[in-house]
Amino acid sequence: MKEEQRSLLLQSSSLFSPPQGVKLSYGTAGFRADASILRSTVHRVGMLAALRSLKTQSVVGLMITASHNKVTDNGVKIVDPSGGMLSQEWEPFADQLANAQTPEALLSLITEFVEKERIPFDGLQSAEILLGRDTRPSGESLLEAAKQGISSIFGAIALDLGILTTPQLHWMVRARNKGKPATEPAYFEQISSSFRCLVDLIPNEIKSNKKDNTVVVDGADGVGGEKLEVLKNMLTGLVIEVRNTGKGGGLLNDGVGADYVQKEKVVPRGFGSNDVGIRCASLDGDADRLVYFTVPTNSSSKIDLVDGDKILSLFAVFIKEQLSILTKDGNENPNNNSQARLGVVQTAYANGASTDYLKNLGLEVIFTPTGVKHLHEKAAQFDIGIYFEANGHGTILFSESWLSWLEARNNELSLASAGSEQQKAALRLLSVGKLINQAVGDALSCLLLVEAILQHKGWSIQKWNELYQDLPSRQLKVKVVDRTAVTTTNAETIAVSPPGIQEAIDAETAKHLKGRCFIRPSGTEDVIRVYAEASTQEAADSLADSVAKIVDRFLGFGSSKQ
Ligand code: NG1
Ligand code: ZN
Repeated sequence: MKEEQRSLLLQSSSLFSPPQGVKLSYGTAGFRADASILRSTVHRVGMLAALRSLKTQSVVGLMITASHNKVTDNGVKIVDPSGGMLSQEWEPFADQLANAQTPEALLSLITEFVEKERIPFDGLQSAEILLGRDTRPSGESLLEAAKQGISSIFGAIALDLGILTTPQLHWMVRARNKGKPATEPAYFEQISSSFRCLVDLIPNEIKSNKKDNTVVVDGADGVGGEKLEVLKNMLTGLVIEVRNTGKGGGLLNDGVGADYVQKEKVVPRGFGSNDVGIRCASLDGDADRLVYFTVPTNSSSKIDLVDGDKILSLFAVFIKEQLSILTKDGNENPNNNSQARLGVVQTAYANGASTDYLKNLGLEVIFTPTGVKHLHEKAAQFDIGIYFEANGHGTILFSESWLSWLEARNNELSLASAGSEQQKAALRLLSVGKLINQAVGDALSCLLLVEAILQHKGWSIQKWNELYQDLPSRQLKVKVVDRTAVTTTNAETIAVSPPGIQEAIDAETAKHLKGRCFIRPSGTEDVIRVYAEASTQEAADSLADSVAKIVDRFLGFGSSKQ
């Protein structure tokens, strides 16, 4: 490393002191903490992003957000050149960087890493980092810290894209590396025009009796509401009313948003008895999660939740239906050459009724540990892979090779049988591939796909919700002395340690009809999570309660269950 580069790194990092007595970890969603202690971390992640760009010789992204967390928190994460999450191999280095106590320690870590990874670091190569942030007040000064970190690496430049949803930044990084326009207008144009195509392809008999074309969206007082206000004006055939846009003085994620609605199962701020029966949706603070809900009666604040599992099921039904139209030849026989491998990926938190439903549809269902990067990786192994977490984060991935096949098939059909049912199915699937964000789960694009499918099928939200009935479930958190004492296997459904705990959980679960229960250490909070399902709410509650007591007995302080 050149002397000028060494002194620039030392000088720049001496302006940012790391927090004392706090150990930060990159985790599944990047670094997250109270915004007041994050300046040094974000500065260092700026350096890390520049190194990642040098190593990959591609554009990377840096997003400043703490998603559904409270407004005083913030966070930072890197978007890899593919548009996905930072490669897991770099996470330990991210942790070391963030926790280095002095500029000298930081410099020696970077020097060592640059050599080990053979990163071109001679000042001759250029690096480019796209920057985005959500609407948090702390975002602006943290963004400045990121810029300073980036500019302490020779050859690295930052491009500030301003306030964006997390999925928009992922989309733009992916587009940029494919040589496509990577601007917000390009993003809006792609998702609105593919939505229009899907609406144009709705069968006439359904189009003629359409009625229910309004959806009311809770924007969590964050960036998603603001962006949806722009997007909604580009759509035809759908009316979107946005509440909690962040403009009315409401506090981000405070009694609003997808996380609140999914966990509390009550109406968010700004919704109430006037909304009985209406189709409503909630985004989270950075618009990568989406759930739907209805207010069933005006006498209580309870909602009927339509969660990520049901969004997944709706998408699966539609894709499967279009595939089966596409693969039938004129004699209605399936044409095996064009069979796509369609798969679904869930975590153990998916409601058991959704898994049964998907399996009964004849779909291959795979389970991974919690965390979007695991789901995404598995879904990418199919021709068409659909993944969702129950909390509303998910998307549909199409393989490049299957999309090329589909393009070619569509061209053939447009010559041989333009306007046929088969060709319409091909066009619909191509439009889904353009509408849905291939980089990461995206609440805005998922919202438009849900709306297009409901219109296509002529379904109300109530009809959609009746696809299957959720099994009663309960989630609890237990504070323990050391949550790392619990290790798991089999997509987190079996606890391997401490010894004997799984047997105790099994014995409890066996007492309940349709009982299912597992425990795992949270990746984002210092707790053990307990999840239980059973045939009645009382049984699910009692199973979760007994297992929480088991956790407390094996690992706890005595009686500290929350
Ligand atoms: P942890 O705290 O590891 O359970 C939570 C969510 C994940 C994911 C991450 C990242 C649940 C049960 N867990 O992880 O699905 O969204 O946060 O934000 O919802
Ligand atoms: Zn989020």
